[in-house]
Amino acid sequence: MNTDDTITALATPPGIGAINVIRVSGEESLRVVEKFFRGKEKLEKSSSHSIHYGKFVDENGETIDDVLVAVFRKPNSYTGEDSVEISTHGSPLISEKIIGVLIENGIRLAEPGEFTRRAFLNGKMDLAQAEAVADVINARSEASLRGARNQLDGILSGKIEELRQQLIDVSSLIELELDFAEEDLEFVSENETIEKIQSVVNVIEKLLDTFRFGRVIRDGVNVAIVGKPNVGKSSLLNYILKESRAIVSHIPGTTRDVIREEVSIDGILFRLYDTAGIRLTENDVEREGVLRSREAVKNSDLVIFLNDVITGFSIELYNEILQLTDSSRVIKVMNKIDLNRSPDGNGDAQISALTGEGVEKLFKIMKEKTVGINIFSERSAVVTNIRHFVALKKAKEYLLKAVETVKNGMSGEFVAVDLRNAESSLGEIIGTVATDDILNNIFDKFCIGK
Ligand SMILES: Nc1nc2c(ncn2[C@@H]2O[C@H](COP(=O)(O)OP(=O)(O)OP(=O)(O)O)[C@@H](O)[C@H]2O)c(=O)[nH]1
Ligand SMILES: [Mg+2]
Repeated sequence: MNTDDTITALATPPGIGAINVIRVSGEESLRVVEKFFRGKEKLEKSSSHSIHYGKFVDENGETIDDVLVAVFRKPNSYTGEDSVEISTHGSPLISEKIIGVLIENGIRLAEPGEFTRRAFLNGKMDLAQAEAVADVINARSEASLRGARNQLDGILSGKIEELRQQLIDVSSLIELELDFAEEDLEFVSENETIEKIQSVVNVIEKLLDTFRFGRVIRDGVNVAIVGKPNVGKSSLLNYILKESRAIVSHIPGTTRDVIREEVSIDGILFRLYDTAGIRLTENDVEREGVLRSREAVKNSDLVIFLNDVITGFSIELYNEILQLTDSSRVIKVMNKIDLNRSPDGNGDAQISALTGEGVEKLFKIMKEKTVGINIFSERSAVVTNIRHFVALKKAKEYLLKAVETVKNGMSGEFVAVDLRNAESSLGEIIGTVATDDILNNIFDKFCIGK
């Protein structure tokens, strides 16, 4: 992909709106836009971050629209290049015409994510921050937005850079020693080396641990509501959604298909799956439903195991669920407490899907089970991206290998290689090491104009 030509794209969503914004970035931006802009000031003479009102005309000098042109001069722009943003009336016809004129004059239509890719290539942001741009745009809950903001602000990048520096420091000592091999000088003891590497490993492990909730911050938490027929699973779904989404009836076996709905609770996106009550059945359709309930348990981050006070806590079904998922993911809930039967203690929460009693407590448990208690208030580094998770794991493996190498008394050269590999795995996260493949993978998922 060419990176020194000038690109353009519509930056606002396609369709009709109040305003559309067309972005132009690259050497030729000002010169080409100037040709078709009729305003008071000359764009090419104007200072960075200035806004100009005028008309945008076509090749024949006919007005396409009244526009506002914002001028950004390199390096003080999003991409780090000379850039122009043209605001027009929000008609797709107008933006198409203007982009058409620009393209006729040697400007190229941008690929998805190309503006941000250039921002990365020009050092305006590192790779983790560039990825955070997409996360900010795609954030669907308060928590995912906060996580993405955090990453865009460079919290994760800072941490990674710190670790890289520590590794570089250890490597340079080892390499220095290699240079003086004949003199048999020791700049750093084996124990010290191991200690330093181990302290990096410890931080990496902490970061890896954050991925569990980091992922759900970004993508949402999958919650399966499962239990025997008629315990009130669909009633609970409806209560949480505040609408009558799933059919509720006194007949056991009402729900057959898995019903999926999203709800934001305290800023966290939960994806709820109401399932068919699990029991042995002769009915083919219901049996398929029960199979799907079991699948839902397997694929969920959390399971609300629902029972009711009429039939009591089902130990057999609980044991069956534990075959499918880890007990730490299961919340045992007793429903229909409004019926005032004696509670049987077997549960993390007692609720009534009819009156809503106890549901707040259930929400609290759902939150704690997924994200811990205070995570969102902290400005700490959180890994939300699988690519970062994989790179961190790789780095950790190289470091553990380095420790072994030191312990086995092998030559510093081998240790240096492991350390360099670890360091470049960390570098992948922030893009100090970035192949075209990595970049394509990341930016292809962006929208055009970003
Ligand atoms: N008193 C009382 N009745 C409830 C409560 N929750 C559900 N019910 C009733 O229990 C019956 C079954 O409710 P559903 O929500 O359909 O139960 P389900 O678990 O989805 O049942 P299946 O889809 O058949 O597995 C209905 O008659 C509900 O009105 C509750 O908290 N209190
Ligand atoms: Mg149901």
